[in-house]
Amino acid sequence: MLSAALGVAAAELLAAATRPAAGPLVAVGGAVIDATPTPVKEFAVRTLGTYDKPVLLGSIVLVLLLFTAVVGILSAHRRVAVAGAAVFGIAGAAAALSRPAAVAYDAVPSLLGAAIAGAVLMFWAPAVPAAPGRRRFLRTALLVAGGSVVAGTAAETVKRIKGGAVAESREAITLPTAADPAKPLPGGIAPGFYSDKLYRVDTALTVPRIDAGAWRLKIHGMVRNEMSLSFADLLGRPLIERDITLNCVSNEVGGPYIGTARWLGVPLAPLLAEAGVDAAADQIVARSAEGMTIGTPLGTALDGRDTMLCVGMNGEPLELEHGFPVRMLTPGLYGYAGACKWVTELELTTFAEFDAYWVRRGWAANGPVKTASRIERPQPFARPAAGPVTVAGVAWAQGRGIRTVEVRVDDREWRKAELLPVPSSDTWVQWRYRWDATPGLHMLSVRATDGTGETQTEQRATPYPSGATGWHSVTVTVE
Ligand SMILES: Nc1nc2c(c(=O)[nH]1)N[C@H]1C(S)=C(S)[C@@H](COP(=O)(O)O)O[C@H]1N2
Ligand SMILES: [Mo]
Repeated sequence: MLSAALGVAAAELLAAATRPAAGPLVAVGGAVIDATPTPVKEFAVRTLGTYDKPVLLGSIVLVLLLFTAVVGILSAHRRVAVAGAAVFGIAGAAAALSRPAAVAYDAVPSLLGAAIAGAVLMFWAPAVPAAPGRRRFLRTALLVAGGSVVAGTAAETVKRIKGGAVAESREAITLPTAADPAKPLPGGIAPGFYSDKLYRVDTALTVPRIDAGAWRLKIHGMVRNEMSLSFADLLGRPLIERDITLNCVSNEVGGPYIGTARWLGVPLAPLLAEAGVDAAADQIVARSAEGMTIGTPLGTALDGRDTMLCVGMNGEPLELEHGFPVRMLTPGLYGYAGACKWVTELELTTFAEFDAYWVRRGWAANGPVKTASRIERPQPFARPAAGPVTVAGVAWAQGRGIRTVEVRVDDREWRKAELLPVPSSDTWVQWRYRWDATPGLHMLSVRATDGTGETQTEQRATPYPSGATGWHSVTVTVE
């Protein structure tokens, strides 16, 4: 177990210094995420929320400890031990090479780690039975354990220093003001319109850390003029600023994976016009630094909506976890279909030619947002006093807008809620309804009608494969 710890720590150190994504723990974790069947992934996200990643890494360490313990018990014979180390090394290397953004030498950290673990076992294991007592065993054990701690700490330190440099480069950025700024809201912005903290959903086990100065975006594929843009090139173009609500297709009815922010970015349509897109193309495949692929229908970049390459959010450069330095944003599409974070490449292609990451896993190729609504107040199982109670929440149908929101108490009639002003059809709408609450157990339900006049269906659907449907309800006891 100790020799494995030293091997893993050494591999992590080498990876941290050269290619962070090639570290065995993150590589195996990434491979596990990609290989996990969709229902299991859904279950993990539902039950663990944002703890899914620490839990996964912890499980990998646990499995590693278990396996190494078994190999250790079987390794009175040193060949078994060395073979065990080789198996771990090859597994780590294979995982690193399976990463979509991998290069051939990403195998090196795991293989080197395995070689170190193997060497320790070769020179140490035979000495153990022959040792005159426990003292020599303990001394070597301490040495190896100490080495692992030093290498592990060094790996963490290297990561922290590199991460700090990227964070500093982010802080040094001054964003230009938008040529086309966001519209002021009629009547001002009500509290809660902007999310305090935008939800985070991605497959990245560690947040990619990209230096804005070194970042480039390549536009290629079915275009006449391939383009390569730097971050400064983007900032030099006319910027737009928009309030847009982003939500995740994995959001359950009433769920938390939705939020609104003020985004600053470069509209995509003029860039694509400069690139000269082939008339036969129908898909933009956005690729990110860590190898995600997100397929966005080309039409959604050209139909007049504010599809953009974002550089700013709420007056600041993007947060690292929300895609720094640049991400895509397509109003009206779920994140998996239009909001590639850490984007480095836009390839013009066709849907017939290429299935993006989530499409390969059975999710719908086009990801239009479904009309939905949520009750935020009162909370489930609240115990409000009888009398006037404010029922409030949000409703959304980005692109189509919300025409009406209705609230129902138990199985009485649907009643119209009051809608607060919005800057455009691309954000959620805040609504409220004054309820004269009577004592007892009550169920409150909400449904919205979008700008085309279509009302949310009551029919329940799971998030997979194209977004949840059904009315959100909350049960409360009025005292
Ligand atoms: N590179 C990358 N971009 C990504 C994802 C991802 O896993 N990797 N997830 C997508 C999904 S499913 C959603 S819902 C949004 C979430 O964006 P946020 O984390 O900034 O809220 O990012 C999208 N962009
Ligand atoms: Mo998502």
